[in-house]
Amino acid sequence: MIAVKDKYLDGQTDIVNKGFLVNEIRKDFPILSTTVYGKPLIYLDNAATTQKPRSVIDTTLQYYSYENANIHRGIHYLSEIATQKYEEVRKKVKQFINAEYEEEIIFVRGTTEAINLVASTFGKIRVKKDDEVLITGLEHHSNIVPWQMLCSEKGAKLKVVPINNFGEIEIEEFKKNLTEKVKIIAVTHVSNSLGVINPIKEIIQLAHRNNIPVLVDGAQAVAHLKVDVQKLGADFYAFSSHKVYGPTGVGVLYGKKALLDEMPPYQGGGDMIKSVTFEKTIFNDLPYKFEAGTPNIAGVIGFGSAIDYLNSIDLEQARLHENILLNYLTESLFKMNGLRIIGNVKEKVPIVSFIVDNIHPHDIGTILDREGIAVRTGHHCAQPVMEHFGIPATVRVSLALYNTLDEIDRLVSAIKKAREILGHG
Ligand code: 7TS
Repeated sequence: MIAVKDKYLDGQTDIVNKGFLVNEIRKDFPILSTTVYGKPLIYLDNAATTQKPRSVIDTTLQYYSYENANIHRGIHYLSEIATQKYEEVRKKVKQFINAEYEEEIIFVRGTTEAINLVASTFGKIRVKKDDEVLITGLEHHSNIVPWQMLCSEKGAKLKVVPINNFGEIEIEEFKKNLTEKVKIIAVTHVSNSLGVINPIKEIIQLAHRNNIPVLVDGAQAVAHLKVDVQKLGADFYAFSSHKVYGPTGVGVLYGKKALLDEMPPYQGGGDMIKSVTFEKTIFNDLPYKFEAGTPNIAGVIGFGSAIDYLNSIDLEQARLHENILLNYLTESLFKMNGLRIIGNVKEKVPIVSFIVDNIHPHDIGTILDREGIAVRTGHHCAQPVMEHFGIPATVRVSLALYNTLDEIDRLVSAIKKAREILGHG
């Protein structure tokens, strides 16, 4: 077998893929040229949040410096500019995920809020006593707890489709659970703890054959996969700007118009109304019905800039680059003594979770940190996944389009060093 590095490196460190000049891309991200404890930063915690390109930072700075105003309410110049810029981003997001209508794009705080919104509003009208909500054993806590809260309020049942020992959903079990009692299925597109990609299109087709709507948690998918909500057939799709090179505090709930129209508002307040008297309030049309109060205007505008950034690079090449990195990382980790990868399946985004001997992941993470390497250690807000594998935690390396083969080499050396320091050399 030719090693991944020999196959792609072409004698030059960092040029992994000639169609994707990663060192040029890296220059767009100011933080990547900083140091931590005197060592060059190696940022491998991209599933938690991605770094931001200068254009996103500059757009936010420009907005606060010269364009700051509230939206949808002033007739003055600045307010009109801010409104226009904010609404332009809705169009960009519509295109980014190929929604049918602009009003199907609701700006929220993040994936967590998007899921809570659906659980609270759709759940309020559609889920009744003895009904069921179906999730899977692979979910992030954000796609468990809101449904648990809904079920306990309504006297409904939360059912969980189990996963196998590779971290894949048991499709046969899923099929068995598709009864008329199920009023909504909430499933992640990509697992944040293992990187496993779910067969989401098939899942949605199966659900729809049984007339069950599906909410997809896309938090870990949008940075790595082309998402087309119409092709997928998703009824709801939730994701966060900060995991796709945009600012924190902004997320998107996509929902099919007919469903969003049927749902009651999530929060009451300014902007979500047409008229208010003490006797009666008439709610605003979509999407404003779900956007009460002053939103994160700067964040939304910055998010638009992140989408522009992604549109400006060759995303196909970027994905190829990420796959090469994933293969190289997996290959390198496989060669290491005492290391076990959890959830090593074929359909994956560049997220790799592992444990080393019986060393606690936090101990490895602490030593890596001293080498300037940022990884996440812990249960990754997916405690049921850890429980399934009978482990308390993992070390998780999550890559982005700006990572390099060299960084992976340095990670591997640092893990070896950690093993030695911790008495497993
Ligand atoms: N769903 C998934 C699959 C996630 O990975 C996350 C965040 C969320 C929902 C919540 O997103 P938020 O933007 O509202 O916080 N995941 C992670 C992670 O893996 N490490 O830190 C946050």
